[in-house]
Amino acid sequence: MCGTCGCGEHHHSHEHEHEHTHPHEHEHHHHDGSTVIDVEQDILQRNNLLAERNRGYFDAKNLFVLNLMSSPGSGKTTLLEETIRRLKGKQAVYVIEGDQQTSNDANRIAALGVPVFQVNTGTGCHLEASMVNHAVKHLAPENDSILFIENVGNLVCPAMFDLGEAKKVVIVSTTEGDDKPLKYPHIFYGADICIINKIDLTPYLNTDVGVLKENALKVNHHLQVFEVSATQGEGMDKWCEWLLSECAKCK
Ligand SMILES: Nc1nc2c(ncn2[C@@H]2O[C@H](COP(=O)(O)OP(=O)(O)O)[C@@H](O)[C@H]2O)c(=O)[nH]1
Ligand SMILES: [Mg+2]
Repeated sequence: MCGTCGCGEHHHSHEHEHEHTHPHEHEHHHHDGSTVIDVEQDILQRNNLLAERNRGYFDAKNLFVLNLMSSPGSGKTTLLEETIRRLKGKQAVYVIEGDQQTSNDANRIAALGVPVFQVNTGTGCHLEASMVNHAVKHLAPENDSILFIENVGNLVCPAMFDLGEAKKVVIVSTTEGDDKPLKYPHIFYGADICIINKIDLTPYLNTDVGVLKENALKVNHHLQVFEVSATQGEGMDKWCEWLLSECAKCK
């Protein structure tokens, strides 16, 4: 079981082996909660170790890896599509797509001629370092590329799982209201970049983009914030310039 968030069960075939060797993973009724905490730490520690292995591989190949996290529908795939269009011919890009089911998003990316690998997590609510490790072996990215990882749509669990990425990007759209950074602080706290998407819709909403940005910065004042409309293009050039400048730093 996912253990850390209690929402997943028996979805990763590679985890079963571990469950058999550690039967205590299913005992989580101690009054003091100690077993639950042990299991949680065990899962996160295992994930952290694999994430460090991924990070070593990414460093060796000089890959710039970004982990994109948001609620379902905030616009992760649209942002990726529009980013890829703008980077075309300037920068090699690879994509790992995470969703519970379907290859819809991978098909959208593949249509742009970019190598993509779809991970389906089944009941799982986040990507783990092991899944990225598996995906990256299939993708075999060229040195000096950007690798975007679109995480499963969820503002809670992905925050806990290091994938070995260089930057965590949290995307929040104006339709979600301006209070989400305060309600789901962990993902904002752990992120490096915050993209506020769908700014084209503000005339129809009560959301104040200024307040949304302020709330994100209240949780994490180190956040670099971009305001964009992935569909209309506003702010997209600035975001892509930043991506290219980060890549240039490594060359
Ligand atoms: N108006 C508007 N709609 C957007 C924007 N970005 C994405 N969408 C729409 O939001 C919906 C969900 O987008 P998608 O990229 O699939 O979100 P994901 O679940 O986070 O990958 C789609 O209908 C998109 O066309 C935007 O900047 N403005
Ligand atoms: Mg998507």
